[in-house]
Amino acid sequence: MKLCRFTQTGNPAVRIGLIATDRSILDLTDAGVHRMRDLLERTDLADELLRLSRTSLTEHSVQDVRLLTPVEAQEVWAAGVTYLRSKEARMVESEFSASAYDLVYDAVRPEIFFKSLPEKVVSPGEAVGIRQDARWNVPEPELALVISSSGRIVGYTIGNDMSSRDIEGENLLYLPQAKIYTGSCAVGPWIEIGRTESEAREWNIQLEIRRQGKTVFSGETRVSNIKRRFDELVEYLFRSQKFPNGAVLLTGAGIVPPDSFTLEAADLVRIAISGIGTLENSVAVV
Ligand code: DO4
Ligand code: MG
Repeated sequence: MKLCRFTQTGNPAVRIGLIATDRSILDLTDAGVHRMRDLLERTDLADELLRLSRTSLTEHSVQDVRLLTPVEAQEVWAAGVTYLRSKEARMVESEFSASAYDLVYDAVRPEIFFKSLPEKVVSPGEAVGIRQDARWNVPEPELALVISSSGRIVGYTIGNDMSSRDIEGENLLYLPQAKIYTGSCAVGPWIEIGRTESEAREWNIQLEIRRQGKTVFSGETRVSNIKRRFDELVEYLFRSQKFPNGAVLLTGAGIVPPDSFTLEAADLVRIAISGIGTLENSVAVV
């Protein structure tokens, strides 16, 4: 079941919906659901969505709505170096930081960093950013965990952890500047509810980058290549920290374009996860 946030043409009020078919959305706000949080905190979420879907709800055509990021009020955090591919690429990127990446891949404590405030998250169809002071910019296609305030994984979505690799590679202390800036985090298009970690580990992740109508990079990985268990990542995120609005945790990137590749303005970034859907964003210099 897919839960989304959307607006209707000519009406800025945010509504909550259930994706009914490829072409239609059931309007849960009609049934009194005004915030996603009210649903995501429920321990009987899947049953409740089933119950709501059987009531008489307005059905909107997807053409008449704009999907918003499903990140409503949660902080977005990200795990790093969870795939062997990520560790290897970063060790090549920076001699200076190579041993840090090598060590963290095998360390007990994972790398987890703050990524975005909810109000800064980019929605599907909007532009993600590349920094004007960076020379080497890439998208990072990542499975995102949607977590309740009590630390339960309640769903999955797609995240793009946009990164400036030259800034990150120059000095690890520059990581926040390489990772956090306008348009550096896109999440969407909706939340897939009611799947277990074992099911999610069967999914694959694809990245396609298009430039002037042509594919300039494509790559693929499997969620099962993530080295750490999801509950292990969540447990570390919630250590000594409360998330009253829940949290979204990106689980790391396993697809890395070649070192000669950098994003350009007007590129199109398409991330598809087989069990969820596709998150598509254009690129703009910020
Ligand atoms: O420390 C660098 C960031 C790692 C990261 O974002 C990833 O592996 O996805
Ligand atoms: Mg990442």
